[in-house]
Amino acid sequence: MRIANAEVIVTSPGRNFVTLEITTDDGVVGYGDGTLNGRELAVVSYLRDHVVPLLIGRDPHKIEDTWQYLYRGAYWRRGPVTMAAIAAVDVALWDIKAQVAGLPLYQLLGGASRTGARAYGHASGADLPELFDSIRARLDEGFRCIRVQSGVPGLGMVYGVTSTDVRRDQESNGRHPVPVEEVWDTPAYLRHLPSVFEAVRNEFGPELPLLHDAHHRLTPIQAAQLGKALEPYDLFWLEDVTPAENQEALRLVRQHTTTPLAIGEVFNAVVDYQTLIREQLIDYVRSAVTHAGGVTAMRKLFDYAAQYQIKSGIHGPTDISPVGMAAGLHLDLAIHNFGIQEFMPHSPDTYDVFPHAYTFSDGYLHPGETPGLGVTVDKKAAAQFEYQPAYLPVNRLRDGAMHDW
Ligand code: EZ4
Ligand code: CO
Repeated sequence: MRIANAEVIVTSPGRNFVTLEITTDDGVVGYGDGTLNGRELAVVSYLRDHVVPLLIGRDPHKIEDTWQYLYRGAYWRRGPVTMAAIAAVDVALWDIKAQVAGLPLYQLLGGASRTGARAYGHASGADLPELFDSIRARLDEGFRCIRVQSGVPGLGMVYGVTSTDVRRDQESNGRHPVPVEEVWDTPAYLRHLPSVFEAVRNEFGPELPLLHDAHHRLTPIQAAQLGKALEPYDLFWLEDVTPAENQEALRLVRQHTTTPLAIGEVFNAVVDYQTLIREQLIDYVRSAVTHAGGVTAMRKLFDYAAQYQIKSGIHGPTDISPVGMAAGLHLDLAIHNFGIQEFMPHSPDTYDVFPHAYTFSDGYLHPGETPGLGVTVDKKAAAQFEYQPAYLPVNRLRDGAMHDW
């Protein structure tokens, strides 16, 4: 069997997605997600100009060899663009292999270790009444674990806080041709957030698993303060407290708090986690299949993390396409050290473009039993949604200095 064709599909049903479609000479079609929010066309060029020509004629079954060929063969290693492109190829090849085997992908990864992947949903509000409504809405939809994000008095738009009528398929700011600028004040956030969790615990009781994302905004000592302040509210995890490319910084955080820590959605290689895992400085690894080199690389990451009792918490925002979501779900079902899966449902338009077998019910996701990934692309539907430039917001401190968003 040989790879006969590889096509990059760009579609924008509410937000931009980059999908690689690989077709074999006997007509098997596999899909991989290479979406990199805000920098989509860089991956498109990387794939079209530099990867597709290398794929034609290769044996699609040689997944590990193709992964190493693209990783080592580029000479210039890692980085989000390269690793998203490699992920797109890797996932499409796993999709093909599992279809040829006539099995859902999770069976090739060792079979099901659980009946479903426990998911967490996003709740947010500018103030407490709005936040409580949002938590109730997620509970009504079936979520059993909730990420809580809150507005901060005196600040405008804050990461992760959407208005009540816009709950699906977008981050706080939607699409903009240039980045929206937000204003951030860390001391104001640190003063306010513990009171939010106190109120949520008082309203919803001690049992509901609650998560929070600090989105890389704190220094190590601020992170330590926040972790300590939130201990009474028993978080499932506190995410991305610092920009963790300085892995050693987490030693300081860890010395001061027992709040569980999750990191890694912007990482793209196992080595980004080396110190964090070896020194057990975190509890959950957060990479998405789409951004960290595909199923092949993620499996190695999870197996490494497992040696240190660190669990998975795969990134699942709406900027991962249903193809990338499905790849994560097959891993979630198969690996032993599964922790939790982030899940933001996509828009109806997105689901029209990406018919999928995965399901969500009563708090759990399941990848379905369709051979392969269980996601396809309706190319007619995809063609109706033309690419539109879109940026994530940027963040400035009150004095105008650029900060992490
Ligand atoms: O802001 O994927 O935990 N989830 C997140 C995400 C990220 C987006 C950025 O594109 O932090 O919602
Ligand atoms: Co996050």
